[in-house]
Amino acid sequence: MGKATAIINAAVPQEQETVSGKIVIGTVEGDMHDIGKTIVVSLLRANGFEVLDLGRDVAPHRFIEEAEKFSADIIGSSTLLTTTMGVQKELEEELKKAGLKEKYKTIVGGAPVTQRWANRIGADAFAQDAGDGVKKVTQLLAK
Ligand code: B12
Repeated sequence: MGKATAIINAAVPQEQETVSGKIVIGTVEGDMHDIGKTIVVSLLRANGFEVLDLGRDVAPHRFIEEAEKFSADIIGSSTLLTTTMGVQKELEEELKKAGLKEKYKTIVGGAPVTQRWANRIGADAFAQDAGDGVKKVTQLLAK
């Protein structure tokens, strides 16, 4: 899967002239799965979004610090483990604590993640795959 992702990334155009929004994205702390997240990053870039990929094992405070530095519009998090889904909730809580919940839209994804989970933790959007991710990010930026 890792090798296939590298081939897909090389084939997808990485940059366009118009930037329609800035997204910080990563796999949450404690989770090393990054194949799906990397596909999402590629597709977002191919659709003209500026994306800062934080990689994997990203703590909530790091998502926030990097979003501030990058002047992001959206923070996206990925998790493949049920045991690390709670980190997406922690991210929402830390954003609220820092008074930044209104500043950034959040989108969550990963195999165990659902719209119901997004609603429960207060995330602004959920996407079931990379194509849906591009659609939801576009909708969030239009709000
Ligand atoms: C590949 C894989 C691995 C690889 C990961 C390699 C890598 N660099 O990512 C390796 C071998 C390292 C691995 C390790 C482990 N794995 Co694993 N792994 C998988 C496997 C087979 C495929 C996951 C995958 O890549 N899917 C393909 C991608 C394309 O799909 P996706 O991630 O869902 O992403 C799509 C969408 O969800 C969405 N999306 C994803 N993220 C985001 C984010 C945003 C913002 C948006 C908008 C959308 C979005 O878009 C993506 C593209 O369409 C799954 C089983 C399965 N069949 O799903 C198990 C699985 C996820 N692993 C599992 C486990 C348990 C582990 C380990 C804990 C095993 C162990 N005991 O060591 C470790 C994890 C260690 C850790 N701390 O993270 C379990 C999780 C169980 C659970 N319910 O929590 C699974 C389900 C296997 C199983 N049936 O038990 N794993």
